[in-house]
Amino acid sequence: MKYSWLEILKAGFKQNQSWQPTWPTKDPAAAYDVVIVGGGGHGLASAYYLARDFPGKKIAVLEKGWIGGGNTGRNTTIVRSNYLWDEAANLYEHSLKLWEGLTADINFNVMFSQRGVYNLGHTLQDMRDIERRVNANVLNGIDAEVVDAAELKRRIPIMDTSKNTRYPVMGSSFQARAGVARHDAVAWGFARAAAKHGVDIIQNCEVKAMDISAGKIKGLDTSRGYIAASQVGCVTAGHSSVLAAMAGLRLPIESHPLQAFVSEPMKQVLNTVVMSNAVHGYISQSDKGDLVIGAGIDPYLSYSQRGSPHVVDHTAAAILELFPIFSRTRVNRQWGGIVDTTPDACPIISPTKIQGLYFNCGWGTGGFKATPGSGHVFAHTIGEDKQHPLAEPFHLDRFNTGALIDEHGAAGVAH
Ligand code: FAD
Ligand code: PYC
Repeated sequence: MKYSWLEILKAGFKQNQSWQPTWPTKDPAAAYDVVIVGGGGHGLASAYYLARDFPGKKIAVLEKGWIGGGNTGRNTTIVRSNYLWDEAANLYEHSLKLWEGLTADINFNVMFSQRGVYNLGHTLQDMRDIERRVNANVLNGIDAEVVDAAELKRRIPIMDTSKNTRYPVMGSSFQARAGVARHDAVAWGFARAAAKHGVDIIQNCEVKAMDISAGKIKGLDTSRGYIAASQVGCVTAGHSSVLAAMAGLRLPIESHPLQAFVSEPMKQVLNTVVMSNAVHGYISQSDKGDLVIGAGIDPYLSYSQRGSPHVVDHTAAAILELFPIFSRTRVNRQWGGIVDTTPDACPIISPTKIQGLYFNCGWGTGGFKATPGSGHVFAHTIGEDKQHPLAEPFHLDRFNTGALIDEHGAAGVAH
């Protein structure tokens, strides 16, 4: 039978009408035991693990826009755990292990694809750093290997590993269990799983002020009225300093735009993820076929989710130097997110001096990979009112004691 376009369109809309919402739309209640501010992946994962592991608590997630509309829905989805220092490696590896069972755990296909991640080296010093990091990873039980330029060429034939480039590729680290996932599915999957455990997911609800008295959090003023809460977890990425200021706190965080762009879709030609901090670009190919490309932060501070054209230009040049095959590829879309960078390129997972008020932020350019792990340890921190052992080193106190964990070398993009 032949259908007109109009009939197909009408049938499509009709079918839509019978779809069930993935999670119920809720109005805010007058009071909760725990309110999570921020409906990105980390906030939703925190709410899910809290509801699952600490049953009986009345929990809400408040999101000023829509679920996953912040960095969670804007990132390039690279997941890996090859960090240098034990504290960070243990936290990210905890997360990677959760990724490996996540689709089954939350019963939502997050399309986690362990296609491996290469971090390229272009100088002798890069290669020494790579060897050091690979050795540290192996000692921590994390899969990692050093790959030389000839082997890279064998594995990724479209990459230019010749000596003719500005910064010839000398080798790489490789983590085989690393890969990519579907970012929206992570937000939706955690939202649905949390809602099934009784969490109220409340969108279009902006926190405007905090009600604090006698050193304790009492509730929040929001765009949808006052909400009482005895515990509040702020998981607001690039806006964490804004939330902290509402409580009279100052966080060691800078907010920067971080951009990415995707090409038109094409036949599959790249079955892994390649990153280079030296030429400054990274690339993967999505299951749809588009090239997903990004680079470093825009250097200035901003809350704008856009970014400057020269960063895109620089990134495209870096990628073309590595992959001349893409020189005629057209770019389809470009966007930015607001990332929350800390002085040591490590997150803050911490209680504060205000009783019942906690922050989970500072993931900067690399928090997508940490989404399940971060939610899991933050849920424990709130549920037990005691740091999870894996979160202990990421306490705010480290900026007073000086016990920083410098992970700039392992950050996916320079900042
Ligand atoms: P978000 O998803 O940003 O969620 C925070 C939420 O808080 C937002 O939805 C926001 O609307 C909400 N909010 C803010 N203020 C308020 C308020 N007052 N009231 C209520 N809600 C509020 N990481 C990787 O590991 N791998 C990558 O490949 C990678 N690539 C990236 C590429 C780009 C272009 C960008 C921008 C980031 C990238 N990242 C990557 C970093 C990663 O996206 C973030 O670290 C991570 O997604 C942070 O998640 P989140 O849930 O903490 O924050
Ligand atoms: O942390 O791996 C990472 C990353 C890649 C791109 C942006 N961040």
